[in-house]
Amino acid sequence: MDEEHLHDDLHDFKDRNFFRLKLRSFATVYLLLALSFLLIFTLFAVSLSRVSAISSKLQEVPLEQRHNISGRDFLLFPCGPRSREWEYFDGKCYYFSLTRTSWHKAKAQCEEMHSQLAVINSYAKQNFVMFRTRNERFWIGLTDENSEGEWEWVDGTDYKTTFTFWKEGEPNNSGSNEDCAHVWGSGKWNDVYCTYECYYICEKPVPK
Ligand code: MFU
Ligand code: CA
Repeated sequence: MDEEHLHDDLHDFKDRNFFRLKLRSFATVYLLLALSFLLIFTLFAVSLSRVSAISSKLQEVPLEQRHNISGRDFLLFPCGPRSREWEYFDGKCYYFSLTRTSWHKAKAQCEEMHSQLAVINSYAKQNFVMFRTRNERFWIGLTDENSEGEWEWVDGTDYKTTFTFWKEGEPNNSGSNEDCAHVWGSGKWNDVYCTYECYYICEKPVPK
């Protein structure tokens, strides 16, 4: 009888010990899990904040530099190495259109590109324009549609006191309907009706 009792006691003791051990190991596993979760979460939060810091810093860098464009490229292409359709001449940038359109649409298209129809105010500029236009016809920023015979440059340059390069016999206001000027064959200027469709030259300051 006594021996049986002792046996039961021993059994009870073993059982309790077993559960205590099991509980302790469970607790350790949960603790480790919690710690790794915390670690992962912290690392994630830290990298996320680093990424957002870097990306906001990147926004401050100009687009040209983001694409790894050097200062030397800007010396070669002052109008922007990424917009080579704009050509540099004597402190300004010029665009020679690839499509033909009316004078008013040409004017609007230059304005959409933050520029104006070209104003040819010197023989140097005329020479640059002629070199690029060869014998094609290109609109320039000169019109007398406000008042017949009173030519006006789109940028307000005074016509009467500035360089001109009309072809012999021009402007002739042929058909009493020629109020817009373009460079003609040989690069000299001609007045023609404004709905005539030809290429055009835009001009803008060098971008900052
Ligand atoms: C007419 C005009 C032109 C130019 C030429 C000499 O073309 O339309 O603008 O003046 O005469 C035939
Ligand atoms: Ca004419």
